[in-house]
Amino acid sequence: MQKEKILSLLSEKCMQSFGCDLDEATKQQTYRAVCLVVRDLLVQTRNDFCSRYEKQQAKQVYYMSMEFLVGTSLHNNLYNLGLEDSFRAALADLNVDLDDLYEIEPDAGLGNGGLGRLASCYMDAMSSLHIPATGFSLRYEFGIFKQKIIDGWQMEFPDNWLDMGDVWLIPRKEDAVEVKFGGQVHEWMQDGKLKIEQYDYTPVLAVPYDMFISGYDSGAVNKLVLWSAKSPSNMDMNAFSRGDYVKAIEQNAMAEAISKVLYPADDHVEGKILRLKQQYLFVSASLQSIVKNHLKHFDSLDSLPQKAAIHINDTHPALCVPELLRILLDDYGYDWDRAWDICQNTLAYTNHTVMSEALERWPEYLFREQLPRIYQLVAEINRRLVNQLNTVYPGDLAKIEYMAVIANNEVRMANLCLACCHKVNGVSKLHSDILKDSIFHDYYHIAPDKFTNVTNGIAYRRWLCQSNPKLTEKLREWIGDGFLHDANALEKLMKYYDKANVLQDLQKIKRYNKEVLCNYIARSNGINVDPNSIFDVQIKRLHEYKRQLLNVLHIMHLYCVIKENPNLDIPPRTFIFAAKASAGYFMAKQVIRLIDAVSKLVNSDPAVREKVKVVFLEDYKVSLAEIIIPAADISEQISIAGKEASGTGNMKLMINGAVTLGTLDGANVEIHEQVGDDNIFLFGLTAPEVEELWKKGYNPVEYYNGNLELRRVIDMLTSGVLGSRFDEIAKSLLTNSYGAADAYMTLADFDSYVRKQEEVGRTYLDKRKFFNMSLVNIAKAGLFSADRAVTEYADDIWQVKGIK
Ligand code: AZC
Repeated sequence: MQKEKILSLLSEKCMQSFGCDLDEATKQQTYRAVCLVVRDLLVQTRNDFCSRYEKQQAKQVYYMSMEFLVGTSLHNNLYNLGLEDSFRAALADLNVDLDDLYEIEPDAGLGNGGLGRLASCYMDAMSSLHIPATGFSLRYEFGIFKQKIIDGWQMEFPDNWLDMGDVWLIPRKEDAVEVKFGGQVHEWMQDGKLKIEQYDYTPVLAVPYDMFISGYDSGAVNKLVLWSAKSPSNMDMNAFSRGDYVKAIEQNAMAEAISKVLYPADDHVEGKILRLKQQYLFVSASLQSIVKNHLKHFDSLDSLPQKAAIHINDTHPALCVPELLRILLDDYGYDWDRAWDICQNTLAYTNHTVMSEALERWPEYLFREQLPRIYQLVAEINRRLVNQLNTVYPGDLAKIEYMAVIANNEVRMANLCLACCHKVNGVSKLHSDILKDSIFHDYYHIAPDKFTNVTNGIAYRRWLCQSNPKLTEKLREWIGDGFLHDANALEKLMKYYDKANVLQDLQKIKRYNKEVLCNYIARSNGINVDPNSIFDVQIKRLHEYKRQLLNVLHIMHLYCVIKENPNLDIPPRTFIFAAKASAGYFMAKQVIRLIDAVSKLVNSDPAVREKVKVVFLEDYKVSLAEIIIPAADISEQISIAGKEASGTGNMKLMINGAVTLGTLDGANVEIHEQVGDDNIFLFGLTAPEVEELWKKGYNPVEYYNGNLELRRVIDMLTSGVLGSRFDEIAKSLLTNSYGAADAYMTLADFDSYVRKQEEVGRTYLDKRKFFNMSLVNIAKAGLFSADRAVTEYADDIWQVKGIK
């Protein structure tokens, strides 16, 4: 597009929206005008795309997820449309730097971490692959909280993203649907048919907002539909006229509370009524709209499984099972068997974690009270399931109870999905095997064909091409443009494996990206970091199983070693952390406090700080990850084996040339398969060894007593040298007052980790060797593209195809 054309579109937008000339617009107004112009372009492409797939009566994907961690959109959209350079040039005429506009955009943080970001990567990939898809979620008024560290303690602040982020959302008030909560169910016979009605319920309106999702160099634009809760009547006028003003607005506020805020917990659930309401609101509204859309194009719901693949992203949208059943039975008069058959063939489910605290279960009474009709259906699903299980596992009451949807006065959402969906998948080979062999083994036994694996993938055009332009430019020079469409083409880089000038260029690019990050760190933390040091990065949610603690204990060990031997010859290191802890997760907050204390100790000690620096970056989010990842040398993926379902940060870091230091957990196993023993730093127990050790009886105190280095750092936790004491952490490692002692085997893996870290240091001294490794990681990262993952879902689970 010509820049004159862009300028004229911008002027028009500016005048329409703000009543001012473009050259008088504030930066915020210019930003909005740019977004609105881009949005118009997306609308045009979308209309075209819709008419094509409607004409072909193509099957669509409906991706149901409580979370989409979108991040920012302007850069991604301009990049995908191939318009970044022309917009940059047009704005330069106005003395506006496009990068400054990028910085204005708040992240749409409608997710916690891996699961939500994966959903966004898959939306991007589906658009790039021309697969017709709609994502459904909630339009949270407040996304994931903003994090500040005050005196070492994490504080949470509201994330008012809609202030500027609303520019991407198009409200469709006319398409609002009603969702019913509470009340009673009335059943009666009419003309020989059972009729069912819910009455005395509380209605809540779900209003859809559309956000368009572009694909790379693609004629496809999909959309994310975000539901916002509203009270159907603005005020209860009866209460109002009685003078009860507060009561009058209460109903309003209660309804609107449903989409107010994202629950900030990752791999952990809170059994709160509000959360159940959130789930039902978005599930019911989405299914009503899917069914309505289907009936616009086809005459009955018989063909739903042929035209719609509805995907349940973790159990949060598991209510899809009874809600779709309800619609078919109560609203469209299907009989049970036929309705169940449609549900089975339409729905599929992905599991994202084996952590037991993340398995969703609802108290039966609460579920029944809030969703009386849905409860009846779940009870009937359970009755039929238990009958069937009695024939498969006769008399095995314990097994049947384990597999039941309702047991012990709880409704279990994973079992609901397992009982119904035609496919169930884990997110890495190891994780899918664990599902089959252990947590879902009994279901696997009765329906082995249901189970499959789709290893996660990332939208690498965001994580490599957009966030690491220097590397992308060089890659194009070396291996051509093929990788922009097909990530497997990155493998061509292997021919430069030992080419000195390529390795030097890789080193220069890394160095440049590190300088960019150094500037950020200087601004945000006031710490001067040496860009020649190894950037050793652990960025992810803070969780005990991810073992940020193991990383800190190693830093404390290094501190002791350097204090003992100030002339120690090791390459300087900068340890970089970024992590949010769930607001109520005490231990996770203690670990942040520890990182903060260790960073103060290390960074202020003249004998140590030339060799080691520790930086904790506040408020980890997509846009911050985009700055850190291109600058990383070492990617810390150090969870206890068997607990990290896949990880996706590991893939983002790898494709940017960081070398993984990790356990054989999640997708690290497949990263290892790709790069081979020589291009990864592996340590620690394997998943079977962890199991074995638990069986044998794990006693962390033996490790503490048997390893002086370990003992020294554990003792530091309680000695006060860190400025304050970390008794709870020490206790959690050595005694079982907080559940099992050292439940994540940090002590068992400590020695192996420390030795591997020494090897990392030695290897880095040989720059050529290190950048050989880095090159191989980039070259072999193609497998982890979301295009590959989505293609597997499309072929094996959804049976959908891209549109020509
Ligand atoms: C995460 C997993 O912990 C992570 O390993 C995986 O890469 C990611 O999903 C995407 O599959 N799981 C969650 O975030 N789970 C929940 C329930 O929040």
